[in-house]
Amino acid sequence: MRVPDGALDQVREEGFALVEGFLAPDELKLAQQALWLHFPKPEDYFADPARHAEYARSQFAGVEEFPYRSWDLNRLAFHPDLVDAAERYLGTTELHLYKVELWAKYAGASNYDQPLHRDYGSHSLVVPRHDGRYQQLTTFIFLSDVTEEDGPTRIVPFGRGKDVPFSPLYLEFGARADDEVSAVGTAGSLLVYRTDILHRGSDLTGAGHARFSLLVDFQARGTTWGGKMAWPKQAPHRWAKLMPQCTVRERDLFGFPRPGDEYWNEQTLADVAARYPGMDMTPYRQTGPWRR
Ligand SMILES: O=C(O)CCC(=O)C(=O)O
Repeated sequence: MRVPDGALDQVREEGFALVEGFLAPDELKLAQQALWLHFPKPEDYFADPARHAEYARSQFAGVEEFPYRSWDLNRLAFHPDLVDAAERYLGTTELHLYKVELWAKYAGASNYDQPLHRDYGSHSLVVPRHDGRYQQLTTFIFLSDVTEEDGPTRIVPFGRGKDVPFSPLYLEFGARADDEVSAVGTAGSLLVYRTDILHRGSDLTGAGHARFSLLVDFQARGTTWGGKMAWPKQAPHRWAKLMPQCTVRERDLFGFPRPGDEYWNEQTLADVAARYPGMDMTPYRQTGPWRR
């Protein structure tokens, strides 16, 4: 669904918003089925947690970086309504999709509690500006219900946390607990928050509970000091499958050279086509500036 203007206004004013029913039921169902290409189903995990000891290594052990084994998950990273919301929020169509992570958490595998922090610490070499320029938008697409027992993200609304200086990055455990709001919502919800907002992961307290979410973050293209991952480093065989499936605009979000870019010549057109069999190179043959 289209993210309502009111939700984006809430992000501007309070620093976060939760949009219920963001994914259509069929989109959610397909993405949930694709999760099991990457993670054990909760019933399998809890039948024998010792068999899945890798999830006990750290609270981040269940993070898998983009791209994934299924189009049904991959497409959510550039879901048209998500891109539209990022464009409207950041006030530009010149977007850079700078992070995608799929995160599975299983109750008891690890303690998922975190101290309050702001995401600029791992998304930027500098600090956010108070006037809101150069913002980054972080999002969680809930692929399972998130109740109080499923380790909801705990967020300190902007008005309650703005007096806390940007450094040090981490607050002491328990600090500002009375100011926290839990981001609870049903599967298919979208949580949006800014990288200058104090928040933290919390532990899963419900026995047998698991939480699955897709994290997708945007900034304006050209913010050279921001980012979190380098796309070329990720699983080349998965890109080989994904690239031909994407539109020019979807590739553009990852920083792929645009039609009309000086990068393209007869050699690169031929060799990129060989690297990504099945990719329609016609748009990249055009000369002159690219119009979306
Ligand atoms: O998983 C969550 O709810 C929040 C995680 C988080 O804030 C982080 O890892 O920086």
